[in-house]
Amino acid sequence: MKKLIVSLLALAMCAGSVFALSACGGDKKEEENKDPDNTEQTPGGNEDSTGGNNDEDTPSGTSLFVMEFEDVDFTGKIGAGLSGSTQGLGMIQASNGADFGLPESVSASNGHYVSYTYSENQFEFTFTSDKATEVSITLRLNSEIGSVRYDSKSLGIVFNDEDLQYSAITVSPGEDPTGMGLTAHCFTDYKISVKGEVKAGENTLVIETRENTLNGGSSFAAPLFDCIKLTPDDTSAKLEFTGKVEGNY
Ligand SMILES: [Ca+2]
Repeated sequence: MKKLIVSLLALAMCAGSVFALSACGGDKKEEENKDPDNTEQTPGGNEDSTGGNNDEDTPSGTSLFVMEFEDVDFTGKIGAGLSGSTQGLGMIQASNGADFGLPESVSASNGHYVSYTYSENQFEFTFTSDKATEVSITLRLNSEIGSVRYDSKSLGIVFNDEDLQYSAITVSPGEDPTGMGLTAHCFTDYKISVKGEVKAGENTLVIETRENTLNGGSSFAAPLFDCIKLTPDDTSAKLEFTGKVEGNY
């Protein structure tokens, strides 16, 4: 009987120590979980730099003008994905490259991009300029359906009602410099071969995904959209994204 009590006691102590060990393991896990919290401070810094990209905060003399696809009006838009659909703001995806250890050079500008692009849609950017000038146009894009060659028939760029006839661009999956397979979060700048004519006053730039069968010869293809960069020939021109919608994400 005494033996039984002693062994029961030992068992209880053992169980106690096992419990203590696992509790200790739990502490470790908690510490690991704190790391993401620490890295979350970096995105804050990112927001500052993207804010700087936006015209409002851009110091005069900076000629690069950036408009984010996630900042257009999504009212009434129906988005189609590879398997499923969404509408309106559901097309906007959060992607903060710093969270994944990606450099800013490949990360989504402003930490967001637009997906569910496999249907006919128009992304309209309204902006003003204080003077007339020509602008170089760069689209920041990604592809989740392999390399696809787009031209004005499949990917429209309509600048102040002029349907720009540009040389085809081949949009490829993003290149992930970390080798972690994060191509879905890696974007590339594609410069458009023709310039846009900016007027003094209000301007519109519309990016249109147009009916096509470029995805495998049978399905609708379109890139993932991050942002548009305009570089005015007249570097003193002051552009402002007046159509920017607040509170989309
Ligand atoms: Ca963006």
